[in-house]
Amino acid sequence: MRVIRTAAAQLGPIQKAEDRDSVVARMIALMDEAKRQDADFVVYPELALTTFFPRWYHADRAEADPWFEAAMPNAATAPLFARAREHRMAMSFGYAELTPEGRHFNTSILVDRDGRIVGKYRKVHLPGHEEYDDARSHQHLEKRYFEPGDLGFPVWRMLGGILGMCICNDRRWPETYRVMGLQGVEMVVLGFNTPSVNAQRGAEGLGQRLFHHRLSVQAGAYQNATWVVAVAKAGDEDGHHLTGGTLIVDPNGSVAAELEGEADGVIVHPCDLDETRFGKETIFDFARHRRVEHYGRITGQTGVVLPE
Ligand code: ING
Repeated sequence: MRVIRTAAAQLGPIQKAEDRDSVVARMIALMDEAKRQDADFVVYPELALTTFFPRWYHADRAEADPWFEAAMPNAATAPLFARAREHRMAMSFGYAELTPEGRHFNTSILVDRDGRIVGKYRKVHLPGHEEYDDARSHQHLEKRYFEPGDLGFPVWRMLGGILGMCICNDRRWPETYRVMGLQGVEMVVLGFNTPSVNAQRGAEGLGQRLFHHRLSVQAGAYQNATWVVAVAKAGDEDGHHLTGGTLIVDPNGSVAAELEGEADGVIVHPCDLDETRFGKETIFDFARHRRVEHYGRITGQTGVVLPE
């Protein structure tokens, strides 16, 4: 048994007007609740410190820079790191990263029980668009404000196992999990901010969005024999609704724990990393079953090449 008592700490909506200190206080309250339930590790959403600002268009991209963190930890997040050290609680959360060189990423970090940042991931699959699109019911400008991640899909040995991260839209792409699966990942943690309505297909509402979310994370977990912890920022942000759907999925693809509702809340589940062994040693024993000589298109091509 190699159990990580994992807390999925969902955040309800963060309004444009809410400041980071208020959000960090909410995150600390969730961490305290996770501690009360004996959690070892707490996972927070994507862009956990601010509202989902890529919904707002700025002609001058620099006007979005106040949504970014120029350092981590920083004054706003220091209390969170301090409480994590006090609780000896490992954590992961997402934020908008502005590097000293002036580059912009949608980033998440892995922090150990001593409050040290041991891992960083930068979102590779940026959804949405770069220019204002008035054909859409709402904007989704991640391609405007972020660069694609440049760190790949790394994994880290931590808490007795092999952990990896991805972010939101990454969970819809099988390559995300497989690259980590090929490194032996036993737990993938991710945060998401998912609009409840498809901006280009109004008929695709909350039910369908939640179906695609569950389908994606359950498939990723099952096909790579890994735990997947997916944590929402949910609810109505300045009139724009985000889905809930915070889940902990086991290495067999079953939902082991799910948080109802769209407010701040915590679910804790004892994730036994040894439950990944069966899948990795039988049906998804990659070394025994994969035939890479036939997979060339997956990395050789970006888009579709149609037959004659
Ligand atoms: N949000 C959405 C997500 O992938 C999206 C964007 C929604 C893409 C629905 C495709 C379909 O959950 C983020 N932040 O990626």
